[in-house]
Amino acid sequence: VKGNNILLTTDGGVKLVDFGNVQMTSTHREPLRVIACEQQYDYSYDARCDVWSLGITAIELADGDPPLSEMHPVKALFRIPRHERINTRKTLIIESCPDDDLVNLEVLDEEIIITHLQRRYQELQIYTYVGDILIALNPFQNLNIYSPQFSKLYHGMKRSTNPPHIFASADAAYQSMVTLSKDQCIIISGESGAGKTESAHLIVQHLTFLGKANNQTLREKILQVNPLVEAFGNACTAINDNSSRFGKYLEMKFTPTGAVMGAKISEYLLEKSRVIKQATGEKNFHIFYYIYAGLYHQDNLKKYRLPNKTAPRYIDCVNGKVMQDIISSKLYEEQFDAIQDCFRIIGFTEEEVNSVYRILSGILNTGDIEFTSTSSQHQSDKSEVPDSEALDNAATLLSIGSEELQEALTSHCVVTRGETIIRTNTVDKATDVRDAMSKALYGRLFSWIVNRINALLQPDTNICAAESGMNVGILDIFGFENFKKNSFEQLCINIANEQIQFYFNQHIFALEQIEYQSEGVDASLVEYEDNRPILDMFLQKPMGLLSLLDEESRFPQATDQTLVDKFQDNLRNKYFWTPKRVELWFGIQHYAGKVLYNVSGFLEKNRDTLPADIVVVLRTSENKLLQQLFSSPLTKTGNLATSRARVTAASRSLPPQLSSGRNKVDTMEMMRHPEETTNMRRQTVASYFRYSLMDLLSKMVVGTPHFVRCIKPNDDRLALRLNKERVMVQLRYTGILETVNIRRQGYSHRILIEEFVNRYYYLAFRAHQMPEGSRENAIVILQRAKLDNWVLGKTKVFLKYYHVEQLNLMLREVIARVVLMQAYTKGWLG
Ligand code: AD9
Ligand code: MG
Repeated sequence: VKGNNILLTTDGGVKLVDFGNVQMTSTHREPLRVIACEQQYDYSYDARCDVWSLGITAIELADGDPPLSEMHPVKALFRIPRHERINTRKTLIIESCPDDDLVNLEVLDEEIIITHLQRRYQELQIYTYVGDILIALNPFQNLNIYSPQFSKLYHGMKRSTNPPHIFASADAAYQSMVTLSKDQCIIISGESGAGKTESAHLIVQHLTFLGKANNQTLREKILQVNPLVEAFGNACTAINDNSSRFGKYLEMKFTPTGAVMGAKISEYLLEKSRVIKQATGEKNFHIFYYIYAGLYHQDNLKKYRLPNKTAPRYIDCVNGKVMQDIISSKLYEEQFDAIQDCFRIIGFTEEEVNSVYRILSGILNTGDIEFTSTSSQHQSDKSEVPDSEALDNAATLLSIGSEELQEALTSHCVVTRGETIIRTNTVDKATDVRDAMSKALYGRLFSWIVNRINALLQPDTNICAAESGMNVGILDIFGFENFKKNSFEQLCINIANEQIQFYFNQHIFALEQIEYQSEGVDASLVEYEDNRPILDMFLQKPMGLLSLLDEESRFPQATDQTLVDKFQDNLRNKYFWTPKRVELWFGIQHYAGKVLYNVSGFLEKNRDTLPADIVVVLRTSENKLLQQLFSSPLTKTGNLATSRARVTAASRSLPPQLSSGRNKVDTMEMMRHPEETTNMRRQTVASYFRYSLMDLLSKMVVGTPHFVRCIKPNDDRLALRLNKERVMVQLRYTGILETVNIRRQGYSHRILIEEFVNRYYYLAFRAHQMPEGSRENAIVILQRAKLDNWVLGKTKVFLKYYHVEQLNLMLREVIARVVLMQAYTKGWLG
C-alpha cells in the first residue's frame, strides 16, 4: 500500500485519510486506482498476534478509459503487524504466515507438526489448516475472535488472507453452496471435550451472519436452537462439564441466493439411562437443574410438587448436596431464564412449555417412588408403594390416575391362550418398570421438542419452494469416550465415532485413490490406518458384536456371563479380547485407542423394554402433550415414504456394512420407537442404533463434506497447556500426517468435465456463448484461470483443494463485475 494516507497511531488505532487517493499495487495486477470504495472499510486489531487487519475495496482501472468489462473490484485485506517496518516510502511489507497450513511445511514428520502446533497454541493460534481440513485445538479460555467484526473479516475471503479460523471453514462451505448450488456438510469430530459443540455453535453463528435472513426473528430463532436442545441433551460428565449425550445433525436451509430460510435438526441416540442414574462425579441432563433452580427462585416448587429440602434422587443420587448448589448457584437460575427465552423466541406456546415442565417434574417425582415387598403365603413376590406422596405427585403432574399408575408399576398383564392374567411385580421388577417409564418419558419428550423446533423452523413454502433451497448440515456427535468403567452407552458412542472416522478415511483416502485409478490419473498411494475391520466386527450380520448382543437379548435366561462368553466364542480377532482374571469385562482396540467395557446391564439396556401396561396408563393422561407422546410411535423423520426413498438412494454411497444386500437394515422396522413393546418383534437399542447410523450417513453423503478435527490439548482443561503426548496420540489416530501427505499429492476435488465447463465457462467465454462441455473447452478455462498442477482424467477434471477456492473466487469477481457494470451504466457510481 503506497501513499501518505495510512496512519498507524501509537495507541494502536488506524486512520485512513483521503481515501480516494489511496494507490494500491499488488503482485497480480497493477496499477490499481480507487474509483469506488467502501466508505465503511473494515479494520480490526487482533491483540493475540499483535496484527492489524485492514480491508479496502477498490476497482481496478487500467490507464486511460478502460472498457467496462475490464473492471475488477478488488477486495484487499492486509495483515499488518503493529511493529512492522514501514520504510520511507511508507510501503507496508506484508508476509503471510507459512505454518498456517501444514501442507506448506517443507519438512514433515510428527515431531515437526507437533512443534508447530505447540508454538501456534502458545500464541493462541488455535486453528491450523491441513489443506481444506481445519484442525482446532481447544483453547480452554474465551478468545476474543468470534465477534461480528471477525465474521466480516472472514466473509468471502481467500483462506490465505487471514489466519485460519472456524469462520473460514463455515465461509468456505457457504460460498461453495452458493456458487455451486450444492448441499454442504460440515463434519466435526474429536474426542469428548475437544470442542466440537463449541465449534458447531460458532459455525451456526457465522452462517446466520452470512445468510442474512430478511427477517431478524428467523436468525434469532436459529441461534436459539442449539442452546435449547443442549439443555435437554447435554450433561456434566467426568470429562466435560457440557458433554453432548446425543448426536446432532443441524441442517441450515438457504434460498438459492444464500439467505437463510429455516433449519432442521436430527437427533441420534440420546443417552436416556442418564435420567435414572449417573456415575460418580457426573450429573443428570442440565435441564433438570435449570428448572429446579428456576422454580425454586420463583417460589414455584410447590406448583410442580418438588421438594425444597432434599433434591429428588434422580438428580442427586450421590452426595446429597444438589439442593445446596441449586439454592446458592446463580448460574442455574440464569440458565433457566435463558431456556425460557429460547422457548419463547423459537415459538413454543406457554401451554407447551408448562406441559414440558410438568413432565420433567413428573419424572423427578417418579424417581422417588419407593417399593416394599408384601410377601404373603400365596404371593411371594408382590410389591407395593408404602408412602404414596411421590406416587400421587407424579400422577398429578402427569395427569393420570394415581391408582392406575401404581397398578401399572406393581403388576403386569400376560395374555396366555387368549386369557389375560394379571401377575404381580417383585420390588426389583417394579423399580425397573418405574425407571423404564422415566426413561421413555424423557426420551419421547426430547424427540418431541426436536420435532416441534423443526416444525417451527420449517422454511415457509409459500415464500420459497423448499425443494429449490440448499442446505449446510453440521454434524456434532458425542465424542469418543474412555472412562475407568465403560458401559453400553460408551460402546454405542464409540461405534458412532468409529463410523465417522471411517467416513473421513473413505473421503480423504480410499475413494480418492480408487478414482485416480479408474480415471487413469497417476498418483502415488498414501498408506493409512483403515478402521473398516473394527467396524465390520461391530456391524456385520449375523456375527458382528451388535448382532450377537441382539441374539442374546432375545433369550430370557441370558446373563451377563453368557453374553461375554458369546462374544468370546464368536469374535476371534485382534480387536477384541477378554482380560484375564476379571469377569464380565471385554476390551476393544478402537481406532482411537483401547477401551475396556463392563457388560453388566448390557442386555437390559439393549432390550430397553417399556411394559404395555405403562403405555396404556400414560395414554389416558389428560395432558395433551403426554397423550401425543404415547399415542403412536414417534417417527424420527416424519414421512416414512420419503425417508425410505432417501435411505435407499443414499445407501449406494454408503459403506458396505450398512448398505450391502443382507446387511441392509429394514427401514420400516427401524422407524418405530425403540423401547415400545408391541405385538411385533421388539426393537432393541442396538438395531435402532444401526438404523440411526445409516440415517445419519444417508444425510451426510448427499452433501460435499468439510472436515473440522477438534483436538484436546490436555486432560486438565487448562489454557495454554499442550501435552505433547496426548496431542500426538490424537494426531496419530485421526491420520493427520497421512492427511497432510495426501493433501500435498492428491486432488481433493474431482468434477465431471461437462459440469466443470458448465460451472466455470464465464471465466473464459462470453455469457451468451454456452460452450460445449468438452475437454478442449475445459482446458481453455483452466488455462485462462492460470491454474497449474491440475490433471484431466478420462471423464473428470482433477483439482487441488486450493484450485476450487481460486476458481470460485474468480467466478464471484466476474459476477460482482457484472453487477458493477450495471451500476456504472445506470450512473450510480457517478
Ligand atoms: V463432547 O464429545 O460433547 O463430551 P465436545 O463437544 O467436543 O465434547 P465442547 O465443545 O463441549 O466439547 O468443549 C468443551 C469445553 O471446552 C467447552 O465447554 C468450553 O469450555 C471449552 N471450549 C471448547 N472450544 C472452545 C473455544 N473455541 N473457545 C473457548 C472452548 N472455549
Ligand atoms: Mg459436544
